Amino acid sequence: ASQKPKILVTRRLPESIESRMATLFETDINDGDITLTSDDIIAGLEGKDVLVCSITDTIDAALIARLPQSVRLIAQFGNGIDNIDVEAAWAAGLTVTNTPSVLTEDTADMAMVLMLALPRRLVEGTQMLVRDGVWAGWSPTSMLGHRLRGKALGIVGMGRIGTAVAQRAKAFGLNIHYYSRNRRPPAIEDPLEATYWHDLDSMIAAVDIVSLHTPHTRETFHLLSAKRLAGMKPGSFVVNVSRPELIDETALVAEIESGHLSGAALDVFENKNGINPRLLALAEQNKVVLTAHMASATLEARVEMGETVIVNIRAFMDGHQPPHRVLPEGGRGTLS
Ligand code: 8YV
Repeated sequence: ASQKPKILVTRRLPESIESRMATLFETDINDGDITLTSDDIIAGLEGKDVLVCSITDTIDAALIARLPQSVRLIAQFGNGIDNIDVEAAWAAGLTVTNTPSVLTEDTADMAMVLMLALPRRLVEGTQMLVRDGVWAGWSPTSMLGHRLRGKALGIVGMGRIGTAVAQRAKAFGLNIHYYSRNRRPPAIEDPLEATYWHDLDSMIAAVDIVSLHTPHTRETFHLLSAKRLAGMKPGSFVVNVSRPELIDETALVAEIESGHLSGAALDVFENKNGINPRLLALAEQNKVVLTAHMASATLEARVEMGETVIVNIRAFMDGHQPPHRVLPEGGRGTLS
C-alpha cells in the first residue's frame, strides 16, 4: 500500500500545482468547476488524510462532525479562513492551515487599482471609448477627476496586507492613517509617517478613503455599520478587497444613493442571491466600481498559494508543526 498522503482537493488549481500534488500525494481533485456539496465532500474524504479547500467551501461544525476519522488536516487554499469553523475543527482534534503572505503584494496592488479607479474615472473612460463610442476628443475640461495625492487614507487593519497598501499609498502621496487592534512599531509607522487612531469612529470621520484589511470574524462582522457609514466624511469613499461581511452593504448603498458618500470600489460584495441591483445601478452611474473577487488572482499568487498548501501538508504528514497553522479566534489577532 502507498505511504503517500491521501488528499481531496475541492477545486481545480493551477496545472503545475495539480501535477506536483499528483506526484507527492494520492490526489483526488474535483474536476467540475462547481462547489462540492457537504455530502460530496464527506463522501470524497472517505479514507483520506487531508482536505484541501477554498473560500467557496463551507466547512462548518456540522460538516466537521461528519468527517471520516482518517481526516486530520484541513488545508485552506487561501488566506482568509472564515469559511471554516476553526474552533470546531480544533475541538475535533484537527489541524487547520492557510496560505498567508504569498498573496499580500498582489492584493495590495488591487487595492490601489480600486482606490484610483473612482477618482480617475477609469471605468467611465474605457466605456466611453469602447462601448458608447461618444468620445469627442480631448478638451481642457473633459473627463476631469480628482487627484489622490494629499488625501487622507484610513486603513482598517494594519496587518500584512494593510501595511503593503500603506506603503503603496504613501508613494502615491496619500496621508496614511490606520486603526488596528495593536499599534505598529516605529519601524513600520515612521517611514509611512502614519497616524494611529485608537478609535475607529474618529478615524472614519476624518479620512477621505476608508480601506478594509481585516479578516471576517465575529468581532468584525458589519464593522462598517450603518452608524459608522453615516459617520464617514461627506464625499469620502470605501475600498474593500477583504470580505463583504465587513460592510453593512444595504447601508452603504443608501449612503451613496443619498450623495453622502461619493462611492465605493469593491472586490467583494454580497453575492449569495446575486448582486444587489441597487449596487449595480450605482455601478452604471460610475459611483461604484466592482471587480470579481480577484484581488489576489494572479497566476503567480495562485501557484505560490498551492506551494504553500503542499508545504503545510508535507510538514503535517511528516509529524511536524505545519508553518501556517491557524489558531481558533481566541488565540489569534483579528485586527492586527
Ligand atoms: C482567494 C482570498 O480569492 O485568500 C483569500 O482570503 O480571498 C483569495 O485569495 C480565495 O480565498 C481562494 O480560495
